[in-house]
Amino acid sequence: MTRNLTVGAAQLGPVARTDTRVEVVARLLALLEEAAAAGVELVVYPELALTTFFPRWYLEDPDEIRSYYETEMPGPATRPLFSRARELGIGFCLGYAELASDVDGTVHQYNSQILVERDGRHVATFRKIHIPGHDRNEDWRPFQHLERRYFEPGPDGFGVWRAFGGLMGMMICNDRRWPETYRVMGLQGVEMILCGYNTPLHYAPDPSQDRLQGFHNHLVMQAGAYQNGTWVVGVAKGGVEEGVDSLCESAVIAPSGEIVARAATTGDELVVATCDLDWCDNYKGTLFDFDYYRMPQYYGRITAQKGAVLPLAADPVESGETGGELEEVSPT
Ligand code: CDT
Repeated sequence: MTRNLTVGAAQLGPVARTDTRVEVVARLLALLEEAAAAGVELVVYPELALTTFFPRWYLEDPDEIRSYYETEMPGPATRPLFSRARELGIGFCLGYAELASDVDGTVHQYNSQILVERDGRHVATFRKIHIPGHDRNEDWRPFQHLERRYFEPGPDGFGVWRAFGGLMGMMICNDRRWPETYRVMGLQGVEMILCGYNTPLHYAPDPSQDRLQGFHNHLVMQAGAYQNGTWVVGVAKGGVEEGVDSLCESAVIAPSGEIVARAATTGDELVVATCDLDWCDNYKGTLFDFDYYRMPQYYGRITAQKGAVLPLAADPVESGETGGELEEVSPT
């Protein structure tokens, strides 16, 4: 018996700064209804789906900053989505900014995704690990990318959960660019990774990458899918949002690395694909049989160091290098 799961990548077009949660949730509900009509069992919404992508601004008013975060999930505005999904028997994955409080009252700001089963059960909340951009206002940029001001890395790493008849994982936007993300989940047998993203087309530190945004987006997700024998569902919030053009090109990627369905527009759009979870075994049981072929004894650097450590120069005396500890090369 094959394990087929029909997913809907619910791409969103722009969300304006003035749009209310209620207005956005109405759009999420419209996509949910479309998904129900198409026989979808799991709808995947983008990163920070409920608001505009606020890290593009250096905000100083604490009340305004707080207004972009959810303190409960569901809250008053999102409850209709949870109720309707449960009525329809559809699960979903939703990205949002989360304010979480520890028992001692410490407040944390996370970039999060919740996964809800078809019966309304809370499967898991994943908090983004790789936080891109910068933490101070940088005037030279046409717009900011201040995720490092507004979010801290999630404390729980990359989990994998039994849900939807398979093994489900999550990652958020920049996480998808790092091979370790997929491998940590691959080592837990993941069969489908759900990923929301907001990716501005303009990358101010190196604009030569602008024309490659779409290529890099698919490149990393296709490679991660293939090398770990897993489905990947990548879902954008894109289009021109508050003057910033962002990538769309939502896609469903098979364990073969092939794109089996992709968005054709830059607005709200549901991309549907029926995913055979058993297809993962073709890769997990052959070329990427981890247990048989992996060589972890040679992978120590992956967790032992953060930045690159270069080999010694060919002539250490001439180059002034005397050996020993080398400087780490820090990312810019
Ligand atoms: N949201 C997010 O993580 N976006 C980043 C933008 C590039 S870093 C400024 C991404 O990796 O797509």
